[in-house]
Amino acid sequence: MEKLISGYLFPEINKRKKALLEMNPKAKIISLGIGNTTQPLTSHVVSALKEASVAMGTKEGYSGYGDEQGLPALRKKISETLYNGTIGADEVFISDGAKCDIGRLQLMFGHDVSIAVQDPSYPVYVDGSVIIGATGKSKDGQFEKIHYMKCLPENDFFPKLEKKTDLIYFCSPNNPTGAASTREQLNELVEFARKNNSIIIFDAAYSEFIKDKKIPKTIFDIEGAKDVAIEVNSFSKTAGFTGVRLGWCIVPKGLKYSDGSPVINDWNRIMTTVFNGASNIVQKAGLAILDKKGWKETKKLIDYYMKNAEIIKKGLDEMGIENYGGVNAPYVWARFPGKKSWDVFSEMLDNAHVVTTPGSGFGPAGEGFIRFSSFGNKEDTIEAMKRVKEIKIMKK
Ligand code: PL4
Repeated sequence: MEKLISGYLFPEINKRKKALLEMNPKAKIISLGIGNTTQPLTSHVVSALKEASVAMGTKEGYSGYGDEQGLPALRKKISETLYNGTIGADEVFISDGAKCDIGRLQLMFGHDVSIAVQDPSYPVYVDGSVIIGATGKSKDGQFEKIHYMKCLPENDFFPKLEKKTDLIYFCSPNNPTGAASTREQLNELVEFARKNNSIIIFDAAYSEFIKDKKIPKTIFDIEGAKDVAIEVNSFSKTAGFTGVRLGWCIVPKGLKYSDGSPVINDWNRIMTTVFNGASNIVQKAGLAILDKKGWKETKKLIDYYMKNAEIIKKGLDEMGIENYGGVNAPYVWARFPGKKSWDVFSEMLDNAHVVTTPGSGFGPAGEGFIRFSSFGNKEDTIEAMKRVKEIKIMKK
């Protein structure tokens, strides 16, 4: 625990926001920082939640512990609707979210593994690995047993795959850069993992934000991926379930350790040992997300957030600030050459009262960048970009 960088990124941002409010209680702060959803749940999902809750108050409808692996109907529905039946229902494990599954995967793989991560990437891949003791000593903010794969505009945010590691964390569309890897790039990734006996932990938390039909929404769309990949996903961003909590993890039966034993058996053991199943009520709501009416409403929610991404991008373009993402992902990644991320963060917070996320919090290669989240209200997003323009933020 001592090796962890002083605070986890997101609580640190909140701390700084609170400090500003203490000094300036009247400040109307707008958050385009943490990727936290703001729009109400869709009506179809709310009906399902209500119905499931009411049923719990009846003799016939009450249920206690369910299967740790999840409601069979939901496992089947995810398999059919999101994976076209190419993934078996018994390879789908329902959970309380992608972050929680990442933590449990880290528990399963333990400390004796070598790890590669995209740099920058969602901090949990590294911080969770530090906690499990898999990272070795740290020097200049980097850990010796972690291979940081630089993802910059200069390499189209797709890393040079060169070092053999046991695990490769890969997130597409990527948080924070907003880059969605192409089929060709994902083919290369899978090919590399197959050649090197690596396991890819593919984080598809933002897959439903992909607009470009040519870009795969799941790693299992890539030939051979079932032998080398695990996928985590959730309804957090897709359906505004950040506070409701529902996710899933796909562990294909074909994924095996070098001794030939299937990973799925261990995952089942982990899930039945340290997890007790997702909420019965929430799983019913998950079914509602995936039926015809629910999915239509959910798509509208996604469109709403993606309009915000357009607003952010347009604002940055007008200011002449180099920016990426925001097209197939709900994050916009803005570059401030020669500046420190935390300095730009403070400039925006202190002068425009707009919270962003400093790119350096996502890894060394994030230095000089700032992440804008499109999960705010439309009106707030417009106002935030207006304010940022007014402070004439220095590009250099
Ligand atoms: C703040 C790539 C957000 N306190 O909600 P979950 O557990 O299903 O998904 C979490 C998650 C998983 N994978 C990726 C993500 O980006 C996220 C959520 N990230 C962000 O602003 O980067 C919320 C962060 C939250 C946290 O630490 O997760």
